[in-house]
Amino acid sequence: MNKIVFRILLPVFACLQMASAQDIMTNVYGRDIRSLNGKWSAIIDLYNQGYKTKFYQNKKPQGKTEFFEYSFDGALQLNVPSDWNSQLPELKYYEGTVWYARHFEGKKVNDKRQFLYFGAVNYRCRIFLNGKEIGGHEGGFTPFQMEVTDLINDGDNFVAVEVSNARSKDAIPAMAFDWWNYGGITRDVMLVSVPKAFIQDYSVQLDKNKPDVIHAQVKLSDKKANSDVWMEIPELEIKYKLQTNEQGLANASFPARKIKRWSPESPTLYKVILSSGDDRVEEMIGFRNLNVKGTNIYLNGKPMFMKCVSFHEEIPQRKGRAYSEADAAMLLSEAKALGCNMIRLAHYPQNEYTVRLAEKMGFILWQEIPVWQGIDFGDAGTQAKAKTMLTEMIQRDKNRCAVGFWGVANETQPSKERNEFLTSLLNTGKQIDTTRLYAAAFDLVRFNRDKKIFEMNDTFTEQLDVVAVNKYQGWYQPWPLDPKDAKWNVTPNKPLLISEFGGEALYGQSGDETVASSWGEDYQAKLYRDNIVMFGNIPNLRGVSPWILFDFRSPFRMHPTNQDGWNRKGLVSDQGIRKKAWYIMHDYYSKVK
Ligand code: GCB
Repeated sequence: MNKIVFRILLPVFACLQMASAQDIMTNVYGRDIRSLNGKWSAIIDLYNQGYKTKFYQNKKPQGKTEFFEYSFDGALQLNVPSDWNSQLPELKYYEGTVWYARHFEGKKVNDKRQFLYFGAVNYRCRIFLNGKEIGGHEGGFTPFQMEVTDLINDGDNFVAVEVSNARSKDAIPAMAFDWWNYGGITRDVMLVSVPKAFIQDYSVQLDKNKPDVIHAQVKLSDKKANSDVWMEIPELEIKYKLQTNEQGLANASFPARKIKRWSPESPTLYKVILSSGDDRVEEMIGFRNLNVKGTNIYLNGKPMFMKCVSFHEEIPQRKGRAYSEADAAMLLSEAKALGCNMIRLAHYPQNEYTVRLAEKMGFILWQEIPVWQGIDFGDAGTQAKAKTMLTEMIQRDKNRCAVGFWGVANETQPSKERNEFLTSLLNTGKQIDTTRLYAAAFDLVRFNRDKKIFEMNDTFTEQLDVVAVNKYQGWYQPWPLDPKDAKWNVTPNKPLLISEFGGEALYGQSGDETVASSWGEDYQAKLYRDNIVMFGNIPNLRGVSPWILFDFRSPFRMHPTNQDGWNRKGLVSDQGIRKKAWYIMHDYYSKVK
């Protein structure tokens, strides 16, 4: 550690700016945290009586005449984190309100601030501490926090959470979507302690194009000028002092000549330590360049073909949400075995265990918000929610070099309202992060019978770095010609990804490979072979992503024997067994460049 520089050396580049919409602290897992996971008491509140009745006050009868028609003592016990649907047969299809509550020991600490942090609650919630409402959140897949410094008791504390997963027209996702609407406190709950003045937010990353310039930006909670912030990367012998401006922000750009860049083949991460006053926070961060030129995607200056796959945040064998490090390992190991270098996390931000482990294992990530079909684009409230979700997703994961793509929408139809909604969403994203590639998935590629070519007409694609297409050729649309003659002319001047393709097969079922309704592995396998032939005819194709790695549960899928509430497009069955198409994809990924 021989390099100590007291002044900012290079001009500061406009890179990540800190979002102010929700002040989520960066890298919560790197702080002083106490888990509040475990068994929580629960009350199923079908008629939404709990808020009116003030369940959160947890009152006990006083005197001889008082009684209450609820109690958390002796109530149903639910695991946190987890969804409620998989914990009790009666809750399998439940969409409504459930109250969660628990006690915990607290301590007032004079020189600390304390926050209650939720990794995710699906979909809406109100939070109460010691009988008082302290906040709420909408959006089932992003974190939020509430300061409780002045509310916490020495000794016993009682936290209650009213959760609802009722669908609504103005929500994101809205009324119908092709995955299970798991309700509950689905990710970690923690009590976080930080010093009075703490490092609220930071981003540390390599320049988008230059291989040896790191940009750092740090925000201190107390918004004071001239505070010192130290940034160290011991392995690179880097130690810099930054200084805050009047907003408590400090910026620096500095050379990092010895850096080994992160890549799927060599996912190098460095320990980065930030300290200021009494606060110190560290985490493993990787550095890489990712950009687009013409129709190519470049990682560290080399063109790359994205061998991608998607999965939902679900463990099929458990028929429930994935929420732990072990769950992440299961999902990601299967993607690794397939030969992937990228994951599209479908269709919402997934938990941090998955994101962080994916980075360690060398996967590029596409993360998106659940702007799926059926969004009310004309509604200002819905637009505001989309912006908040995008902001919260970027805020949480902006230091993950694995995240290469922010997805803003899936399968939307062109309209004035849609265009305005997505344009304004993109602008929100770019105000926070201009370093990732912005993408969206479209499903309007059609075969032009006169020209004998696949085309798409959607002007919004011009605003994106990378265009992605979900194309179920051979499943929802029969082949109009031999796959080897299927030519494409879709956004010819941009990189194109096939972000979804595939078809359904029930594991173990054989049948005529030309009959879709056989729901057989042979039909699915042929569909994969045919699509792979077509991929060879797409000049600007820079990656493909089969839909999907595992069979997943979905109320859309009602065929009694072949589906039974499961979308069967998995390359791997609900029991974790690889189907024939898995081997075809594996072979393709071992050869394609
Ligand atoms: C799509 C959607 C995805 C569905 C899939 C299907 O285009 O993006 O969420 O699950 O099709 O299986 O139909």
